[in-house]
Amino acid sequence: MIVYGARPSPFVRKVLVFAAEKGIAVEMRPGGFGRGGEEFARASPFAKMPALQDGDFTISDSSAIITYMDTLHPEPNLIPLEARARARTIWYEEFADTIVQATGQKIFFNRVAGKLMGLPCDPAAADRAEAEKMPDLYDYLESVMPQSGYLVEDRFTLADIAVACPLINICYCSDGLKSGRWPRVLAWLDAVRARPSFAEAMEKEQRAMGKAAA
Ligand SMILES: N[C@@H](CCC(=O)N[C@@H](CS)C(=O)NCC(=O)O)C(=O)O
Repeated sequence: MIVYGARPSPFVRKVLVFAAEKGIAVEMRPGGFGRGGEEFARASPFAKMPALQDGDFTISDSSAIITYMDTLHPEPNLIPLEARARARTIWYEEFADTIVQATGQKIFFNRVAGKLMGLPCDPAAADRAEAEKMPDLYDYLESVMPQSGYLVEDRFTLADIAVACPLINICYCSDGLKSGRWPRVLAWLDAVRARPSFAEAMEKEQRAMGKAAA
């Protein structure tokens, strides 16, 4: 399968990590922010990354791509089947993609991505988002984090992948989580980042960001 996008995007990372955890081989090609040409345009009608191509099938949106991958490769199970656990997993994915990412993109774009792309940045907007929004998000996660260190069903699921993805971007350019105020969240994120699927994705995206900065 071909995934179009740029590795540091939390939505692209979500798909790449999900594929890695499933053992699905993925070829990464550029897409988005003016890159990817017609191939990407066909796969992503509104030029959002990630997009997927599998033979003659194309689809965009990380959740749609994950649904496709999961249906073709149900094992290992990463989206619980039991009703409440499944609903909670989808809640965490939605929480990550919308609520966390709304703040995360202000912080990451204005401190990292915008600079790498040579676009105008507003560091004060990043500072405001970090100060005004991140404590509530971390407080919420600290309050719901089970002793097991996994968000749902006391095992690794899509919920952990999805919530970790925007937080990883935030932690690339914010030390807030290291304050000691949210120990369960920090321990959980450290464990998630240490998984081979995440470690490999992060190593490659850091190389890509390094190259863009050079
Ligand atoms: N709901 C989409 C969101 C994708 C998205 O917003 N991606 C951003 C990068 S993080 C993007 O492509 N931005 C470029 C643009 O909006 O033109 C998903 O889950 O894939």
